[in-house]
Amino acid sequence: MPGEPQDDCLFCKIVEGHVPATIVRETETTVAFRDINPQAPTHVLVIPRAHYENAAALAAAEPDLAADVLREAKAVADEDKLDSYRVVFNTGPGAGQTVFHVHAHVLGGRGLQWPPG
Ligand code: IU
Repeated sequence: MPGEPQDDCLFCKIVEGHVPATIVRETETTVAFRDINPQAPTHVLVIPRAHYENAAALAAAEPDLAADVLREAKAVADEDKLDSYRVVFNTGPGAGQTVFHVHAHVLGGRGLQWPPG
């Protein structure tokens, strides 16, 4: 079933509390935690509790939940007092996606170059 937890998904395990993470925000529908390999002073991942493979699948199935993720990305930036920040959804292995439970990277706290590599 779309959105159901997947046994082999690391981020579903974080949602369930079976894998530790430094959680910075939680809502009824989302969890935000610090990336274990931070690429900037603020590097937080915002995920929906429900399992979807990527941003496109999430937006197609549950657009309100996609909006929740984006609202939480802003809340993370506000908590860390970021004026400028980047929100990234890597989609597909060729774009660097390694965990196939949709996550918004919220990056900030340093100058960010464009285009990214
Ligand atoms: P990606 O867009 O799928 O490449 O992002 C996955 C991120 O998940 C990556 O930045 C990892 O450092 C991060 N991560 C994590 O925070 N905790 C974990 O246990 C694992 C990966 I595995």
